[in-house]
Amino acid sequence: MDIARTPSTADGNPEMADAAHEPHAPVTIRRADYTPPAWLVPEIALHFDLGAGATTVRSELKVVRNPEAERTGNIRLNGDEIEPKSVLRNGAPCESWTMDGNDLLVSIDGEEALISITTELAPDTNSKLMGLYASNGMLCTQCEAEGFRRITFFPDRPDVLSTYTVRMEGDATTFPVLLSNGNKTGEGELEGGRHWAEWHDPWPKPSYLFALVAGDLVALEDSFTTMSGRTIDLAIWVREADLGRTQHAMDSLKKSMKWDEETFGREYDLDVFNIVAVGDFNMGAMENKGLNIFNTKYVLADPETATDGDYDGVEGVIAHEYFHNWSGNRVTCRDWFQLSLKEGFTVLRDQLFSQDMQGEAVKRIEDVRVLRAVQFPEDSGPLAHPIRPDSYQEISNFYTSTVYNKGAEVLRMMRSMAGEERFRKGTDLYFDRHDGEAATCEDFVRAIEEGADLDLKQFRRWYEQAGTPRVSAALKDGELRLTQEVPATPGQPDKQPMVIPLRVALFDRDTGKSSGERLVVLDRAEASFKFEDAPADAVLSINRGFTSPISLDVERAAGDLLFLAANDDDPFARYEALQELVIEHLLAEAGAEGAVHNDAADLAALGEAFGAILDDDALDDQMRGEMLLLPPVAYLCEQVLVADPVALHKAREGLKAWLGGELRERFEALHARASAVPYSLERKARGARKVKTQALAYLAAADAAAAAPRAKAQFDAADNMTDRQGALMVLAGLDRPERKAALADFHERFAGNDLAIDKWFALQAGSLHPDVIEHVKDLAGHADFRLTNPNRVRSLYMAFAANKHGFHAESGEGYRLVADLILQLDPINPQTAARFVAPLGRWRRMAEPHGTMMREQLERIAAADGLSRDTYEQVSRSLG
Ligand code: 0A1
Ligand code: ZN
Repeated sequence: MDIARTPSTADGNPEMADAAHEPHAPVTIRRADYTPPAWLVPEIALHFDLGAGATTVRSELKVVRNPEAERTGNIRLNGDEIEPKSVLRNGAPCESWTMDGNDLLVSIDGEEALISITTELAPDTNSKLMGLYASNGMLCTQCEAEGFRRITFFPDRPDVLSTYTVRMEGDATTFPVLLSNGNKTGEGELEGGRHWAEWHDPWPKPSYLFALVAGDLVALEDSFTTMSGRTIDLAIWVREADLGRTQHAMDSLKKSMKWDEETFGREYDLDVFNIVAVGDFNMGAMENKGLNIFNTKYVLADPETATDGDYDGVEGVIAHEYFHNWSGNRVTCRDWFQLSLKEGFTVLRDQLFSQDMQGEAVKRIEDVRVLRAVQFPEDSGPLAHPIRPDSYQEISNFYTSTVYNKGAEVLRMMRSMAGEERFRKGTDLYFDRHDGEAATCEDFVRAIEEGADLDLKQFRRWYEQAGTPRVSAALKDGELRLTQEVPATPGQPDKQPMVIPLRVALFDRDTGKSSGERLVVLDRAEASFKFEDAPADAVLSINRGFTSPISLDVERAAGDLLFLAANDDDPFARYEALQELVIEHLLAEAGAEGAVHNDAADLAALGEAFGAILDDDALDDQMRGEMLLLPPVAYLCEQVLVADPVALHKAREGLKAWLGGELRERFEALHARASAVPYSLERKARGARKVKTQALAYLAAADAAAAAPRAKAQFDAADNMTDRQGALMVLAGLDRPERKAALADFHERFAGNDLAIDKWFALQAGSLHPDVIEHVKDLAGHADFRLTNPNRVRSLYMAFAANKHGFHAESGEGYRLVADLILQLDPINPQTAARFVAPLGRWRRMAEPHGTMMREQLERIAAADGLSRDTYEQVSRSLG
């Protein structure tokens, strides 16, 4: 991968519009430069002669001039690491083609032409996992965002929609199963033990949704009858050994299909829906039309090898990819700046689905926790960007928590303002109006505006401005005074006020009751809202349900948070109040600037509040588990301008230890009660497993020697992965003899099961053990470690980068380890390598000596020769 691509001349494709002129400068692509494609490709036929070592691809493109674009005599066909072996135009050899950088330019005289191109690929050396590649003996593709150009030359942009016919042939023993998008239209035997299959997808789609799979796979099959009575054949394709772990994915798929009909009125539109699980995959999964390709992590689940969290992950990702069939495929994106159009909307849809499946409150808390731990830091750091970015160098770097999760929050705010019913009218209008089109975020907003009858003029700023707004609130004599400030972010020094909806309730301090909830909308820098029926000396509950993705500063009387933690009838707000108390305490403990201990956040009060959570019979264990979780260090760091991650980590562990000691008997009783609940996937049993390991973690923080045998007993008695992993997580952090035995047992028990071995790596890399750095170094040399497998790399190094106590070690060794990984991985898999830059990119917000040591590692990476465009962009933005 090189960043020294020869710049190309502009032909209307935004990718070419801003070609830099120095030979080594990467090209910046700008949203403002969009122009429609000069040529369209209504039909494409692809012929694959498949082999892992060598695959030949012959494409036939029917191209027609786009009447809505400027006339050009050349069609630009993007390529990446491929060469044209032959080029035919209207059936005859074409001499007049040229290369412009990686792109192929073919001249066309008339209004249309048939262009045939042959390319040759080597799937088994494709370590980038983009385009056609080999994984465990099978062949598969990944084309989003720009992988199709690694297969054949094509206008590889999402606003060129084509119908695809795909013929594959190959060895019948190596590749007994041949799949592509749409419906199978033919198959047959060939000489020499070979066979072929042909697939046709009647729905026009952009190239990023193309997919092909060839391999020795078996399927769990089922069917679904749609609301209009059509029968859809469903299949989940895996390696034979994994077949027994596919039922949960199938159940999740059927639930998703039903839910999308009932909730958004969306019916499936092909006769078959195939899912394939692959072990080597850069992301979670991919929504290719009718042929979703998944990371095995989001398909395979059984009680022995998957945790409750893994079960939820499978359900959520299966839903997400399925929902893309409408929000992404039937209505796709005009260009990659519109990515949040499909991703923000689809994340909102999968979150609402999971809320319906698992319970609203707990799911909402989990989603907010992720947003705050991942997106908030992104939004306040060097990589901050609006949910609809204005420019990029490498689009893979913009598959971010901002585009996905904040994108979903922005839509959720529209839904809160419109109400469910009117929001549905808006989405109905959007689907009707733009079906079959490549649309923009603006199209979506306009459809909601009209369909839901909502004025979103100023609300559009959420698409334009990056940064998490900070809202201050004070309640006095029934008047709520609000102010907002949107922080400066890279390239956006000055901000305009946002539209911020907030669900608010006022509580009577004496009765503990509220007089009901009201939605206030803050759309200026400052505003006041009068509550006529406010009780005297009321307690304010604000941003209930996390109505808006903001940070809040509330002027409170002593005791308000304790009151809300005990009385608020909005479960999110109740959770939030306790978190706030803990945050105040931890910031003061860590000596953070401006933080002071207040009485309510002192230890005794916290002990009582946590004790009340443990004792509250009205709370179910799922919610109890949420309330017991201390805020992650990543979010604590967000509370201050310059954070000392080590001090915050120590304060957090200190509080855990203190609570574990103070409430020891109650945690022991909780552990015993929960251990008696037999395994099932019912909510109650899952809740019991959640609090069981939490109790263990508190007890271990307080007294490692006493907790180690208890943890080992949980590990040995476990009949499911949730309990086993939970116990091992605790043991991995203890310098006790039980640790080694449990780790060895786990490794032996799950030898050959890649997903379980990933856990084994991650638990050690994420552990609280004092020697974690040495452990990570040893694990990098372990026989099971492979740099070519993204799951394995993430399990070791992402877990480590998130481990504040290892990553931020005073020696700087943690930073060096991650920088070494980036340099080693970049030539192999740049997309995955670039994802490790963000943790180092936080350097400006970290106290010394951490900040300097982190920056030095970024500078070391920047100085390396031949960096990929992916890593180069992230490192230069982080230093910039
Ligand atoms: N559209 C997918 C995410 C995805 C993006 C890029 C990929 O390339 C490696 C793979 C998947 C989704 O949102 O699920
Ligand atoms: Zn998606």
